Amino acid sequence: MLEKELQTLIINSSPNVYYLSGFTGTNATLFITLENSYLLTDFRYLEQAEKEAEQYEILRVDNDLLETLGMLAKGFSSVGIEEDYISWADFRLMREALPACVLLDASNIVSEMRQVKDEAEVEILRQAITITDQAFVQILEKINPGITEEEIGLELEFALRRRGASGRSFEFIVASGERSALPHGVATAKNINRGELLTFDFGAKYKWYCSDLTRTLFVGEPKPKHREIYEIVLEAQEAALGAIKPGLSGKEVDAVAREIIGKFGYGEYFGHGLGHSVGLEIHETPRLNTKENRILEPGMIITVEPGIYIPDWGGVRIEDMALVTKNGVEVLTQAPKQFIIID
Ligand SMILES: [Mn+2]
Repeated sequence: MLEKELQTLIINSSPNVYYLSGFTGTNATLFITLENSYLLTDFRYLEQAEKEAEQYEILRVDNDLLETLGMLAKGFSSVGIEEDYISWADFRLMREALPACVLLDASNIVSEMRQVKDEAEVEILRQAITITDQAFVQILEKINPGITEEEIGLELEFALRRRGASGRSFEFIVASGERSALPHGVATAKNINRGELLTFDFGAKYKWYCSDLTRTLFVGEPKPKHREIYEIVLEAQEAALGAIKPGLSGKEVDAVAREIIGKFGYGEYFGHGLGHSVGLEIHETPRLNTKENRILEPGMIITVEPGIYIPDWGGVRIEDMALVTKNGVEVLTQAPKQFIIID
């Protein structure tokens, strides 16, 4: 806050509220000054907030959030808000409620703090990843020609939740056949048929943290081109994973995979970034893509997920999560990565 010349900070987004305070309810606003921190919530959450957010002074607000913020902000001339999260309507109301304050964007303050995970966070993420790896292996038995994409999605969610996940970390992608060329093809009622690629991209929400795993497999008997594409994606993925180390930019890691896919002539079919950080949210910074200048640091947890998507044919994506370590990288995902064929 000092660096950014902010006297006060207003935080509303749930992941940031949780990260800073430990509060898990759905309604809270943090008001932070250099001396004090307040958590404003309504009657429903008072007791919970006292327990979870021990370092915050809890204030009850019912329909008077803006008045209370106005009172707390008296005497201050600047306030940081989360531009990435606040609606235009709330922004206007806040500007009226805090007439003496300049409103500045402070989205980066907390998201930058969240980039490097501490030991406790890494431990939770490891568990979230293990749950996901186990769910993947378990689900393999259930995949047979005739099962629908939605049924697979449901089975995956059962498998995750039976292992302690509180839910899914995003809308699962289960895309078979030509649909596997859709990088974000969410599960539909389509049946899985023999002779089809099957991509699923899913993850657990576990103790508020997210995991993310993608595997592509084949049902029936693959043609040489299926194997060829799979091997190229795998080579690109493993090369990029192996290249990760502190000091590299997201752009540099992205280039490792992009170069390999390009070398085989499929560059135009890899139209998205290589990966993203993961934590309380499924997509965090830094990213791995052609524009990312942020530098990798030990403690960051990122996905590496190159893909090749050929319209009217199908697609392959392989995704692992990895921890940037002091000297390099530790791949956290343990799910098998060879070309799995279900016959
Ligand atoms: Mn991902």
